[in-house]
Order: sequence, then C-alpha cells, then structure tokens
Amino acid sequence: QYPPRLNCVTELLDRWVAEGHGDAPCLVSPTERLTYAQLQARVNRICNVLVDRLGMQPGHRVLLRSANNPMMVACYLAVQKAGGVVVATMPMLRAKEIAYPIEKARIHLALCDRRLSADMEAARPLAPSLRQIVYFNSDAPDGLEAMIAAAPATFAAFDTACDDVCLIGFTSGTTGEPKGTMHFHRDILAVCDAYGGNVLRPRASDRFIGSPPLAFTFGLGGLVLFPLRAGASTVLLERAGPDDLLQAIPRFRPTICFTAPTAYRAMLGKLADTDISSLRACVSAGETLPRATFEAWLAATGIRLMDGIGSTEMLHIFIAARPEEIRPGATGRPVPGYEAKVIDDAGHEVPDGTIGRLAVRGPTGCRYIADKRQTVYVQDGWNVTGDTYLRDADGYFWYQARNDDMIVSSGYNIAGPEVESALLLHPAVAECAVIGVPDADRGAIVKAYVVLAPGHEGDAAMTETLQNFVKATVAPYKYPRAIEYRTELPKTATGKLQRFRLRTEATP
Ligand code: 3SK
Repeated sequence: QYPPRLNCVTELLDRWVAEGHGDAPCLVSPTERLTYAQLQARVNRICNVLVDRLGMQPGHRVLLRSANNPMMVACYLAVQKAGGVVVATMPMLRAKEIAYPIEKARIHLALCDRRLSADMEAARPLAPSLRQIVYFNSDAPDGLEAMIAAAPATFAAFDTACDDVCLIGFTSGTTGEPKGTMHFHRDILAVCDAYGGNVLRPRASDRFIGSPPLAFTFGLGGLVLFPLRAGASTVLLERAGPDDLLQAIPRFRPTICFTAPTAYRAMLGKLADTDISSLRACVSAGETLPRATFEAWLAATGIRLMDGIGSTEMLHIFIAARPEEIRPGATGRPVPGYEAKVIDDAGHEVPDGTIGRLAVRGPTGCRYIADKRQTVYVQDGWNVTGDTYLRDADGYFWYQARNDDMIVSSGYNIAGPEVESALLLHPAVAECAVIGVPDADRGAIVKAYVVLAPGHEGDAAMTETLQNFVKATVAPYKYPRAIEYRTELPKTATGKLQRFRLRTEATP
C-alpha cells in the first residue's frame, strides 16, 4: 500500500505545507503555538544540526527524553526526517531505567529536556554507549535552541525505505524487564490510516488533547501521529492528570481526547463546573474500560467512550469500535486491516463464545531488538498479545484478563478484571486490583486490593459490604474472599496496573 521509498515525516508534515495548509494551527501548548509551516521550519533546523553538528547518520538511534511539549515533537520528527531512529523514554524514568535502553539500543546521542538533566546525567556512568547529550528547552549557549538559531530552515527528507526502522518503543509491559519494539516508516502511516482513518476518522478542524506521554505509543499516536496525518492540531500538556485536563479543555476547546479509563473515572466527579462541550470523541485505552465507567461518562457527557486495545508491539490500537458500533463492555472488532482470533494453548482457534488467548496480525507487528521473547509474542505469524478474550457470534471481542490475571479457584475460572469492574461500581471504591493468592483448600482465592474514595473507612464492615456487593453484581463464587486496603496501587509508567507486583508480595 505504501511506496517502497517513504519517509513518514514527508507525509505527516511536509505535505501539508506543500499543499497550502502551512498557516493552519498544528501544535498548541500553554506557552507556545506553532503552525504547520513553523513546525516544519523548526524540524528542518534541528535536522541540519543533527546532521552537520552532531554527526547523526541515517540509521543512528537517538534517545529522546521530555514531557509532552512542542520541542519534543520537533525533535521526534527531525530525527526521523533525517533518517534516524527515535528511542523515546518516559520522563519519569530514573538513571538505571534510562541506561537500559541506551545500552540495549547502543545509543550515542541523547536529546533531552534540560529539566530532566539530573537523571540523564546520573545515567551517563551507567551507559557507556552514550557519547553526547544535547539539552533543549534551554537557553544555554550549547543548548539545542542556540544551535538551531543559526541553522537553515530547509532540509530535504532523507530518502528512507518504507521498511527502514524509525522508532523503537520500549515497553516494560506488566511483567518487568523492558523490551525494545522496532517500527518502520510505513508502520507510522499504517496506524494512522487503519485506526485513525477507519475508526476515529479525524478532520483537519479537530483539535486533540490527552494525557499519555509521547514515549508511550498510545500517546504518540493520539497526540502527534493521528492529528498530523489529518492536518489537525494538538494540545500538548506537560502535566496532564485529570485535573490538568479539566482545566485545559475549556481553555483550548479540543474536540478529541485520549486518556486512560482511570482518568475518565477521576474526571467524572468534577464535571459539574467544567465546560467540556467542545469534545466530540473520547478514546479510552491502556487498560480495559469498565462498563460502569462507560455508562457513567455517557450519562454525564452524552459521549460514548471509544474503548480500544493496542500494544507497544503492534504500535497502536488494533481492536476498537466506531461510536455508532460500540457494544458497551466489549472492546470492539478488529480495526480494518487487522485480523484477530481467539486460540487455545496449542495455538488452535477456539469456537466463538470460548475464552482463550488473543492473536492478531495486520500491517504492524512485533519486532523486538535482540530478545528471546520474540518467539513467545509472534507464533506462526500471529502476535499473541498476552490477553485473554472471548469473541461473540457477531465478531465482537470481549476482554477477560491478561493471561496471567485469570484466577483458578476451586476449579472456577475467574477473570480478575471482571471482579475489579464489579467493585468499581461501588461508590466507595476509587481504584482496585484483583489477583489470585495461593490457598490450601481452593488452589487460589480471589483477593482485592482496594483504594477507597475519600471519606470511607477500610474496616471489617466495609469488607463485608464490598463482598456482598460483588456477590450481588456477578456470580457469587467470584467474590473477593480477602480484601486489603491501600492508599495507592503499583502501576507502570504508562498507568497500567502491575498486578504481578501484588502477586509477588502475596506469594513470597
Ligand atoms: O492498550 C495499550 O496499552 C496501547 C499500547 C500502545 C499503543 C496503544 C495502546 C492502546
């Protein structure tokens, strides 16, 4: 579908300026606004600096470290336009976690927001491959802004092949040890055209907003790739918790929001004084969307949350539904261009209505750098994502659990997330995680870790109330026999619950 020679930045950015769309708004932040033409000029200047002053060659991998802001986006696009490979890292990572991708991907050059310099510098001794760090959002004489001031504002995109790698996304998933996933120039356009073009269908008049970091491909797609592919604009917020989003929405009047179910849930109680009428579409991913959150958001805003499942390995969302096709509680159907099926442990497809492992294939797919887990993720040409699903007779996929979140108790299969969804329907529950813990009689029992909403007490009476509530909401055998109250739950940098940490604690 894509030409053999392709640089994705030509299609995402240069094309718009060439077609007379250069004066349209592109990047908006609380401190800066850039049109397409202004972004292109900045990207070109950075390209010239990368090539002429920093010695970057096509194929070189460049580490990017920053919160979501216009300079981060300009650096991201410049590395790819000059033929390099972006390796973006979550802003909150510490020295050891920064050193890991540097060594794994053998990175020589880092572009880093100066406000993240402490951990970046602390990573240097742990990352011998790294030769140079250039800081941006900096007024230092050797900072990137000083370097680009004198650089030309024109640059011809490097003539990359459509299957040259342009992005390595690191994922720690929900089980530890990070893996680097490689993506091609054509993959970048493929996710825009598959999910963006068929499901989200943005227009040039749209304005995107959201919370995920651009280092997480969910955020990269929702806040950079999809808006730019559509000629639309995007709001970049360095701090984008639920309260920050609720402040920014009336100010910037975005039309499309990308965030996680927990953030929608947190915003729900605070909508009364906030004008969010500019929003027309809200995408929820990164974690499964509890039906209660879908219903409550619909009742409060009139908007049907668009659930989706993606992965860093697949680059973006591969199962979802258009708003008019949503079945509350189901993730959706394969995004056009992707195929999905449910398989058993031997890899055979199971009949509709049977719970099994999700396998998917399409225009994007998993390519780990030097990692034995490649053969676990890709089996017989299918990407086996680690999620347990059921497909119904109409082809809708219903999330059950991560494969390791299924609890077998007294012979019953219990999906931890289903019990979580039931608990979340109770107004006293702010957040929860459900795991199986070993039990001499039952093999395992269901245990819930609960963060209570303000004003509630985690005592024996509350435990009984929540247990009875779950018994009345789902099949009674699924109720949590143990409940522990916490002030917070372990999560990955991208906000996914790390149930494995709770399992490790519970099974020393
Ligand atoms: O669901 C996810 O975790 C995800 C990961 C990468 C890109 C997109 C999504 C939704």
